Amino acid sequence: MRIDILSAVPGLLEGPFSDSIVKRAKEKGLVEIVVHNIRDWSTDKHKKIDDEPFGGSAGMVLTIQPIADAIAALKSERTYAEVIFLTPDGEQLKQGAVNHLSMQGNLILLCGHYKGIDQRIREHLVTREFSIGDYVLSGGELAAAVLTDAIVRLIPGVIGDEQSALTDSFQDNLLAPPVYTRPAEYNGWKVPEILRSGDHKAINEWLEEQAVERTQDLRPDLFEKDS
Ligand code: 6GU
Repeated sequence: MRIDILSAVPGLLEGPFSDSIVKRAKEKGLVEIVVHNIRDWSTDKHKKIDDEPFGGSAGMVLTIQPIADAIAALKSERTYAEVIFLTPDGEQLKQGAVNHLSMQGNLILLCGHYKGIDQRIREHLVTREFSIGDYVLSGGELAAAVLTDAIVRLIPGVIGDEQSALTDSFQDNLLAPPVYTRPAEYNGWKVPEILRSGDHKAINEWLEEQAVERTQDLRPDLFEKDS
């Protein structure tokens, strides 16, 4: 799988993919992540990529040409399953959509900036739009990093223990149960006895109960949703 990220501020994306699970996935050849500077495609003599909005509201708008040419150049090299625009007015990102995207082909992620991008890019070139929550970020880069991380960890072979991604919070609309490690007692704080019983059937029942209880307490809304 290849993920191409188009950004006006590519420096923001230097960190998130160079450590931990995403780094390992790249090293294993399971994913290729390429960050592009939209400016590289600008045909303007000053490499301009934005302009004032028609109608005269505040802020600058990313122009069509560099973005359209960047997408065309990428599409001439390989096929893409989706062109995704990260925007606060997009569909709220949920695990269900992430699962789906992790099984598609290559992806283009387009990061907005300034006041936004020319609406015609969204109408004619973008196939899906996601927001990562009801708050405003300075640009789509951090959201693109969130989406990329969430997708990459689901690619088969990326996480060593195959079970691990399936037991994440949200995978069955339940929050994950609590986890503990050694020591069994610290400062008088004890690990629940059941986890040390060796009775795997009882342990699994307890974990399931904990997941349901935690979800009921912390995120009861998850019981009413199917993605
Ligand atoms: Cl995808 N972009 C921006 N700029 N802000 C956001 C967002 C995306 N998701 C939540 N806030």
